[in-house]
Amino acid sequence: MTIVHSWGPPPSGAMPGTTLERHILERQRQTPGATGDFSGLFQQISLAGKLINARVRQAGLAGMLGLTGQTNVQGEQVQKLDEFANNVMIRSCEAGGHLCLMASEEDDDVIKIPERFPTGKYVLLFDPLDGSSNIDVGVTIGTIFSIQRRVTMGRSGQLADCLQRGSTQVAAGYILYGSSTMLVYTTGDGVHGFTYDPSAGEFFLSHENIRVPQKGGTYSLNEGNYSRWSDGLRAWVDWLKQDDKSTGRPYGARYVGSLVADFHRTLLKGGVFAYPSDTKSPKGKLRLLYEASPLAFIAEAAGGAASDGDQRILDVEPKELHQRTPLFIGSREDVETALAFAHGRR
Ligand code: AHM
Ligand code: MG
Repeated sequence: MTIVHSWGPPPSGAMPGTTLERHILERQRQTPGATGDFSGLFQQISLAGKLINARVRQAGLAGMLGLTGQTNVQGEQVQKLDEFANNVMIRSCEAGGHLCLMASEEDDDVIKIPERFPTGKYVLLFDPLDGSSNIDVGVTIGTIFSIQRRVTMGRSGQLADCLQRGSTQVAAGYILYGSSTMLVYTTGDGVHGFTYDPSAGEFFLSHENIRVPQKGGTYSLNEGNYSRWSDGLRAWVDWLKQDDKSTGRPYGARYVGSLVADFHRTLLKGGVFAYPSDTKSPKGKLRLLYEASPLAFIAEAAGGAASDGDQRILDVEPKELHQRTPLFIGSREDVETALAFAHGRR
């Protein structure tokens, strides 16, 4: 990975850094037959990211902390910022004519494009504000998104357009509202990170061609669930904690409780994040289409791996919009070790 030190607005007279928009337009020019639709959609996603970021930064002042009193389709209480982020994503992306359908963690059903707007060839799936339990305590949260090309005909998209394997994603990314705000995306060939400069109101290229190390030194999972795991998983975590210099153990433990934050750290520094199935959540907790799948697309494009314990996340055939999945993601070697233990091969 190249850390680009010259990002940000130019000192007077100097050439500006590469903005997200310029980066995408330059790549579009190199793609034969590109219509500009994709660049347009990305502009709208990044606008939504800027608006959500502004509100996250002043949530305590704007009275947006706390609960709205409603529950979402997962049976969880909806927080004010979740609702705001969901509305911003929908309103920013519905009007551009690039989408035929959307789906969000916060909406039970697919989100149709209103009749007054044109439709297009893409489908957008997103978790508007991942890590919702961290909103009220000032800890990193983020927006995760996945873009697929539609497979049905007609004005409006259909559920089948959403229920596609992760391997067919056109692009995936996330916006992280942390100590700095970052947008990370891939179209499958290289993962690039952009840091938001609030004074310029732009995302500038700061992490070019991110590669996840083949092996890391940290593990990230909710160890409070230990008693609910399989014997293999418990053996794996016990093994990670043993002292053995030759294999880099013990591993350090890091767990934020926001998937997007735990994934971002794992992507940059290596290691493994896991949310396995357990006796309380036999199908896992995380959602396939707008959490696991986009992050798996990014992990693989950066040289890492992502599995549900039995198969590549990107090969899983979705059956429902809000399907859950176990997830093991990060450095290739660390994911393989986890799977070997889970299957009793070690
Ligand atoms: P959310 O989308 O409602 O925020 O829920 C998903 C979150 C992930 O961000 C995180 O990895 C996980 O749930 C944490 O779960 P737990 O609190 O069980 O450790
Ligand atoms: Mg989430």
